[in-house]
Amino acid sequence: MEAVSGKKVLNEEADVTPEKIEAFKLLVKEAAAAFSLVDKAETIRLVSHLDADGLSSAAVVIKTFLRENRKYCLSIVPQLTEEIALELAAESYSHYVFTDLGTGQFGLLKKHLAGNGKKVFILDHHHMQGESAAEGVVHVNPHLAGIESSREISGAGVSYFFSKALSVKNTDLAHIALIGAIGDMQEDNGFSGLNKEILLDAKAAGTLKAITGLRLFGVQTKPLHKVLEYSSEFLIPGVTGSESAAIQFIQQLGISPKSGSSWKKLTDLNDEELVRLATGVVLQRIGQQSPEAIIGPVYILKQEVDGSPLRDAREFATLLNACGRLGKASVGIGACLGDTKCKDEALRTLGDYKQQIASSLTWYEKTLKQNSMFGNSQKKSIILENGLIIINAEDNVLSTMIGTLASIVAKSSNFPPGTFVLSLARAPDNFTKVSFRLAGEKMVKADFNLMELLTAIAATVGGQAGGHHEAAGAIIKTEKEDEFITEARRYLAARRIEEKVTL
Ligand SMILES: [Mn+2]
Repeated sequence: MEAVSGKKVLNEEADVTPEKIEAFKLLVKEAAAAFSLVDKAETIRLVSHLDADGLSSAAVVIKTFLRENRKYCLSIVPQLTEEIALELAAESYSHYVFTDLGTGQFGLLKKHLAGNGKKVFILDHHHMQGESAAEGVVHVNPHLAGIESSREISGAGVSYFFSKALSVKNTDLAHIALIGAIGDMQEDNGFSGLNKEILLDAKAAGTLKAITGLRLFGVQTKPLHKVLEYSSEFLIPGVTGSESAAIQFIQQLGISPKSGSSWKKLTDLNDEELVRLATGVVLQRIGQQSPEAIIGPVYILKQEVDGSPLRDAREFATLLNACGRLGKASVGIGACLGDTKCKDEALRTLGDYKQQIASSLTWYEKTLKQNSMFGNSQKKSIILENGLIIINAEDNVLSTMIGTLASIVAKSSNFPPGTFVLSLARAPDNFTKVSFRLAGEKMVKADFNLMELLTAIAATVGGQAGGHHEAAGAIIKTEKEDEFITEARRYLAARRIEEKVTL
């Protein structure tokens, strides 16, 4: 493994020193102490992000509040814009808690909330942009302790440490923090940094166990051959993409794909068959980059019933994403907190979400095909040029789904590693949501800081960006779309040349 690990990744790992962890925990402890002083008669205004990490963060904090007999009022937002900050400021609450957001909007919260005598708590892990300290704001973020946050800890993780500092009883919420981390793609063949400590807590609390298995999607619910057929993240040459090949492959390994009249699931295999399958899959992947990467830790949520898709923490994270993106945030939070009705509805929402992904992809593929038929004079929804693809879906893709589409396109291996994937879709109130991804493996991604790039481009049209090195988003005025696209083409073309020179 060492041979292929990039320099930047190694440095990042070495960066998490015991001193930094100590410094982070001190921040958490001080925040919890300050929060404990808040009168229990106060209703706490809670605001969180709508992705899986944001919903997990909210679930952890809500459970903590309930245990403390605190009242709360929750809002889930796709972005924390100035308009929302102003609305919040106009409300009569005096105490605000922001989870999985707030750091990137520190200036807004300082100006509109703290500036008006309100008390603000920020539990976030996003990158800092400018100011990070002010009167009336309690700010917890691993970056304040010098800890990088793209792999080490999520927003739900920060919320969890806060919650644990309030009461050790809350260690039974550790698994929720890990679902958030998985949602933010922080799990990569195991957890690292502070996430590792949360994993230990979850194991000790008995809410989660890690087993070694095939890291494939749907292993708890889909028939085995379907799981292999749909394995696109880890390509199985000759098997991925073909149902009949997948069935044949299983038979060749001496495993019967059916038991009686029904298709077998992975969970139906005995230990010996599981080993044979894992070995067979790895052998089939020889020639791929790290063929064994398909085997690794799988995280099982022990409180979920056997055979439920929710038993696999990765599926749970997808389910939360589905709920957040389709306007069912509270259902997702309820599912995190164990409500069975919410779980049922969340599962139905997951089905709708998969349909939305499919229809977004259908639009994308159709438009891509049409694109090649038109001349250059035509205004194109998809612009393809050297090292860059720009998808302007307008109203054809939900603004809450555009990041998912960009991620799928970036992962699709249709474009060379290092290709920028920039996508836009219309959001309510004449705003346009932008998502920014990079095609290729993690190593390529370490060379670019997408959040910095997007911040620079969005600023030229008065937009605001946020996110992480590997995935960033922005919000711009819809009337500025063309200007933004022109600026992005100019800026990223220059950037690519710069990178080539330094290579
Ligand atoms: Mn997050």
